Amino acid sequence: MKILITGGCGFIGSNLIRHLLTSSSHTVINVDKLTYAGNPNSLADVAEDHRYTLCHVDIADLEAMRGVFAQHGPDAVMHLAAESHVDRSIDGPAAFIQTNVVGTFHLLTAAVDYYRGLASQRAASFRFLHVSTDEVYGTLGATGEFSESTPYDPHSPYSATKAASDHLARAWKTTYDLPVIVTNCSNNFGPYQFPEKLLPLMIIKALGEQSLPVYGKGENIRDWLYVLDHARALCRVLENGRVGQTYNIGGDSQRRNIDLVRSLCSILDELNPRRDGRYEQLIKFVPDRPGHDFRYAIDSTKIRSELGWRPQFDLETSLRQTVHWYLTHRDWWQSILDGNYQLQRLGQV
Ligand code: NAD
Ligand code: TDX
Repeated sequence: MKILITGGCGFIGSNLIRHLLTSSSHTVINVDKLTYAGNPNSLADVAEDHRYTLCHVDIADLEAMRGVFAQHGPDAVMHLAAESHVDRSIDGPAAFIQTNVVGTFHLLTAAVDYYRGLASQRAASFRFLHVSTDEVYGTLGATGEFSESTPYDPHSPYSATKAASDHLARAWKTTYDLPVIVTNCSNNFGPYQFPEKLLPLMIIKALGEQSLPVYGKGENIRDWLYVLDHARALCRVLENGRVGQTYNIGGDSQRRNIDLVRSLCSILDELNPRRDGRYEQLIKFVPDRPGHDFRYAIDSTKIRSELGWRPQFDLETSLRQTVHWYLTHRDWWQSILDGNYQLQRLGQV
């Protein structure tokens, strides 16, 4: 199968592409605009694979996207390209509207035109998998979980634009018969995550002896899933998910931010002890994120019972593996801190 993946140079996309190339015979066409979050270094180990092609294209460029479909003739689309960071969406929502809403619209338009031109046998198996987030459901109090039928109630510019893109994808199924499936997943962590997100930010700041900024009182709760488990879930949904359905993906691993950061600090104490003191002493409570959702939790009964998926990695073990990865891949994140990865990806050094 030839799979067109958007946003493959980002965190989840790069892990997904590596997983596909190493565990299947599929061919991957990676469409990526290479924003600040897109880093081809994250796929350096598979870049020479003859089953892998990188197209430096913006999903919002309709003509360019038509060209990609015509040239490569994919059997499926996995749409991950997005502006993905909540704090950036608060400071500058325009890019989120442009990529997550307008970009998804143009991608859907190109996909429908291509799909309509397919011979009936290929059209029957074509899929458009739209990858989204649990943040579209809003926030939870002390109890409860999001299910696939929870009403949408997004709070940040990021989640509002992801919600809009989910609605567009579903409308393209209902109105134009594009074989769309939507997934909504909880917080991912693991290798190659851009150091603006909680876990890599904390690890890298700790290693630099900088303070660890915990928002508010650190009592907000997130459900954490190791990125490879998300990649496995997406492949399962692409292969066996029902067209027109939504699947929630979660790790059943809810933690308060402060507890997660403390766990991280004790792993670092063990793997890379400080000269003086413990990493926990670097924690600093800072002003809260505006509109900060209190708690996310996912009921993933549907994907578990219908598709037989469940997470393979438990939080404590994969957290340790993740800290170990950042300790042993300093070049990867140091080039981001230095800004050199942007020169490298543009072929200027
Ligand atoms: P990321 O920010 O690490 O990567 C996004 C990628 O998309 C980058 O490679 C970037 O260059 C590319 N991109 C951005 N705008 C583009 C455009 N206009 N055209 C083409 N490419 C473009 O994001 P991520 O954390 O890997 O998230 C991937 C997807 O999964 C997103 O849709 C996100 O909403 C969703 N998601 C993320 C999480 C999480 O915890 N990270 C959880 C659930 C869902
Ligand atoms: O410095 C920080 N201090 C802090 O306390 C940062 C960056 C975050 N936080 C808190 C805010 C959140 O409660 O940690 C939690 C996690 O923050 P992020 O890593 O920014 O993730 P979140 O806002 O939960 O969104 C993430 O998960 C869902 C991804 O960025 C989204 O793309 C995904 O859809």
